[in-house]
Amino acid sequence: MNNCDIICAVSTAPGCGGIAVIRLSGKGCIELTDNVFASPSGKKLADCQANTVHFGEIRKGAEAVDEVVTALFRAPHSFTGEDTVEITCHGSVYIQQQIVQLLIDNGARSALPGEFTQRAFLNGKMDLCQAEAVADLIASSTAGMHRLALNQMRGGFGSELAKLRSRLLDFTSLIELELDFGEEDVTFADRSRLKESATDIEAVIRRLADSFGTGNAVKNGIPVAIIGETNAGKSTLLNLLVGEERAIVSDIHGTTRDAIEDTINLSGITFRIIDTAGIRNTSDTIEAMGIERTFKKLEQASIVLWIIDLTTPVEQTKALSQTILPKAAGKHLILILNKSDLLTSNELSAKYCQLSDISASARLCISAKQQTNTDQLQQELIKAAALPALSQNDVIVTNVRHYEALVHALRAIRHVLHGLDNGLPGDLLSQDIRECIHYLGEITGHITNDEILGNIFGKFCIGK
Ligand SMILES: Nc1nc2c(ncn2[C@@H]2O[C@H](COP(=O)(O)OP(=O)(O)OP(=O)(O)O)[C@@H](O)[C@H]2O)c(=O)[nH]1
Ligand SMILES: [Mg+2]
Repeated sequence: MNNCDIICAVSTAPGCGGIAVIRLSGKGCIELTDNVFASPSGKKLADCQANTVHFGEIRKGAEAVDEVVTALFRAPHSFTGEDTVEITCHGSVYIQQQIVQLLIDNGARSALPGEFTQRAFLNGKMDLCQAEAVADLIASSTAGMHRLALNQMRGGFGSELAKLRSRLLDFTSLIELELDFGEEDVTFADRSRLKESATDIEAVIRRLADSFGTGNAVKNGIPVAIIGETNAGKSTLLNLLVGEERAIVSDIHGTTRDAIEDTINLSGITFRIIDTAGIRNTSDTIEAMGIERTFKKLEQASIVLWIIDLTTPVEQTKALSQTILPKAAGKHLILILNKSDLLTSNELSAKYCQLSDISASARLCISAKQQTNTDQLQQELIKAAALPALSQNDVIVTNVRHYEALVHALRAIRHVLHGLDNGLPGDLLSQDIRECIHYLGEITGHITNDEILGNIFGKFCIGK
């Protein structure tokens, strides 16, 4: 890839819309557009000022392709930091293809996925985590995802990391100065002040790493596993929660063989609801594989909905609890006593009491079939999510790449603290501080390589 090329791509969603935007970026792209664009006044875009829009025609030789509006940006005041032209044309796929072809015939090349944003990063318009936030912003589908992506794109996270890096750099340069004086046994870096700084830095990195739990839940949804015996009504409940016939429901035991997942949004929180194969002893190999998956989903979930058919004997449920409870330890377990419509209210109260010694975070009776008490279930889910209210300026980590780097940085700064406590020599302290700086720099892109960039920008769509 050559960063001097003029790149072009359709930046609006693929397909036919009311209008489409074709973006060009790179030195000379304004002059290139002049080859195919004619304004009614005959004025050339190259003679126009930055940040202006111009009506005219895209022409292939003497033939008009479309009436368009071009927007003109000049380096460095554009998204990519380069000269940029955005051509807004009518949304026909044919017109889009014709214009892109014309631009390529005139010397542009098709942009690679994410190449506009990658150029913005390489030209210093944004740090790497801001560039990643562009992709998150485009993908955001809930208020929470949108807010976190927007915060990150505005640079809150990057500037917090930059502050930490500069404190660490000050820190290590003092220590390294001591090393320069070699034999002379001088101390520039007051160890107790260093300890104070390192403790502060450790706390900030820890807070950021801890925020990933929330960030990941907001971005990817909270995993909720529906588990229980066959025929308890798990698939009925999944369909009810997602509002469509997502899974097959039947009175045959063992209907669901594989995990079925769908997402719902409650009060701005995304939940990934996972229906699973019912748990029972079986000689059927495929069903047994399905049940193995049920336990895997149970382990991966944050919230577990254990559906109990109220018509099954209490002893049977209690026996199953021996298997389920240890696996659900540390998770938010909600017992759902289902098929309440089949019991009288006296029977229901008796059953409720008999099952009260199964420990759970919450329990409720519902009828999934008749859709009773499902509001209460939704409220329980929202409560179980226990997400803190996010404010405009919260710095929350949502990206697993950032999280991993923070975990490494945290380990390094803890080595520094340990070293300070144990009077480690300056060269070893400095090594750990440099390691911490390295990992923080990986997040913002101060330290990067083609492989990291390829991984990040390759996931973008073309035109972004
Ligand atoms: N009366 C009554 N029947 C229900 C209720 N919920 C589910 N059923 C019925 O119970 C049967 C089993 O329902 P499913 O949702 O398929 O049960 P499941 O837990 O997914 O079963 P497997 O996939 O076999 O593990 C169906 O005939 C449902 O109509 C309920 O609240 N009341
Ligand atoms: Mg099922």
